[in-house]
Amino acid sequence: LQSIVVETTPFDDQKPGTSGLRKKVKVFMQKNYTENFVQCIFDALGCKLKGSTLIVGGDGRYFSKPAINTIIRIASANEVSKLIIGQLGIFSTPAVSALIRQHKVLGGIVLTASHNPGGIRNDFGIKYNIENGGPAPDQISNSIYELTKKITQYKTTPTLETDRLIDILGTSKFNVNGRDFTVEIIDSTKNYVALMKEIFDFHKLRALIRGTDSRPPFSILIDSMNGVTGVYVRNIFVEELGASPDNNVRRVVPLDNFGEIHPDPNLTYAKDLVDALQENASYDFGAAFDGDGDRNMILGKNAFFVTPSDSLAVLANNLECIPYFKKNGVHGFARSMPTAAAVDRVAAKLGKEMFEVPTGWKYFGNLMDAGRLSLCGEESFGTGSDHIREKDGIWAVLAWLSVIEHKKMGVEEILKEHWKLYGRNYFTRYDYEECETEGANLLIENLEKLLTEGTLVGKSYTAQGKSYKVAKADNFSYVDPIDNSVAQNQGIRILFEDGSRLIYRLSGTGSSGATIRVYIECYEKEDVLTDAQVMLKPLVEIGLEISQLKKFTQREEPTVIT
Ligand code: VG1
Ligand code: CO
Repeated sequence: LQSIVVETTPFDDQKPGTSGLRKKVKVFMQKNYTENFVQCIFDALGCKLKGSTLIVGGDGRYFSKPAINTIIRIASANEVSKLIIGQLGIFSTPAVSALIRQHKVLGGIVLTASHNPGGIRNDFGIKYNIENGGPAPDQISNSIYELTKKITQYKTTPTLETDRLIDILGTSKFNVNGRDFTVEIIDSTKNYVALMKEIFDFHKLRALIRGTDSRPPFSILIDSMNGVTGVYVRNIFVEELGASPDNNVRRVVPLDNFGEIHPDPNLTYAKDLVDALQENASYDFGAAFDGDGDRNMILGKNAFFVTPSDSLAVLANNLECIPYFKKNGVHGFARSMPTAAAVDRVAAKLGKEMFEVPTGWKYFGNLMDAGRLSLCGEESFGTGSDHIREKDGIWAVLAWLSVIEHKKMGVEEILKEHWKLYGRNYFTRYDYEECETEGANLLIENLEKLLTEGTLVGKSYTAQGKSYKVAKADNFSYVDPIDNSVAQNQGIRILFEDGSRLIYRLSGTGSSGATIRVYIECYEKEDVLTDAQVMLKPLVEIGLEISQLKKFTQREEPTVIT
């Protein structure tokens, strides 16, 4: 086969966001749009690309197959030597990360827009992961973006027959310009399931789920929300751990439009699961994942909600019951900046290093590679460890079940015990989705103005009879302790004297308009059983007042509260 060079012109909107390039499917369908971006990923890799192997796959959303075929042809023409692709293009994001590491390859291309809806009218995405298995750091994403602004041509092999190529397991060899090019289609779940079996004690987990002579079955309900985790859930929970395919799992067939739902595991978009647990009190535990399988939501009996920030802290406090950590030890902990600081208290008590990084999983990778970080999380339903370099939804559920099995306690009991010991970091996040971009930018500019004027510090705010004095206000910036790279403007923080926090940032994962996120946190040592929305009401009011959110967005209420 012979490759050809195709003339093209740049698009000006190919800047990767928090986690890759995410746009409406129709945008990716434009002539040369996907081709340009893929060629720019390859160009950014420079001389390392020649002769390399890459992992390719994603959550199977609409447009995945044509995108993979495009990647195959462009890779073949750019002297990549091999692509390892999940059957039918299916890999969860954690599975891609695991495969990059297991096969020690140059990197991977993940086709997903994560928790964003899929289907022809919705979103598609392309993300590049580097050789440690983690999302590309800013510096690589920036160089991809720079290349997209001046691309003039891409290379492809149009005669390479891709029809049904990714449907069937096996290896196909091609000769392109006199060089070998291999496409290997592998089972989507095998490596990942094997990894989970190494990390966790499947015998104990099976006994928990099936029950024993002395213990009734622990009844779970796992919701894949029609996303990619369905195939992994059937394999791990049903086949390996003996859960019932009818009663313990739901929505486990991945659909290319996720059944027209928003595959985002939170109280708003996974309301079905919440309702199921509230209606049926025989369930002890519920969990849901997002489209690409890196997020998780944990619920207890009667849909008792575990905030992701608390989930991280509880796991940090109980890691020793998981074989992987028994073997490898527990190094430090980390959280993204807006994540509530519950885990910080565990780190302090256990004498572990604690890191606070900007939003996005890419900032954890260096710390893990340096052996300083074992467990980390984000308030956005992301939890994970150094077994891979992505957050991992299924891992989080297996970790929770391990803790439950070990402590012989339910979810709510575990949380209450934790709060009693450490106090409680109350947390909520208000999302204002798809606002007018102009208003959202003005809101942030206005906050920045308050920062430069320096009028916030020392000022007291009162709402509902509670007063808070501002101790510090800034725009978060981070210096990576390993490579000294700097990330600036990562969110506006207003820190109060009693440790309460208000944080504002714009989302970097949306595909239209602007999403404003307001993160609200306070800490209580004794009063740990109040409803979070009640406890945080005064701070929410103050947060809206300082930012003048209603004025800038014309919104009375957030679209999502988590
Ligand atoms: C959101 C979350 C962030 C997460 C990112 C990717 O980003 O806030 O914590 O890392 O999504 O998650 P943003 O910029 O919209 O706030 V996923 O599951 O999309 O890979
Ligand atoms: Co995701």
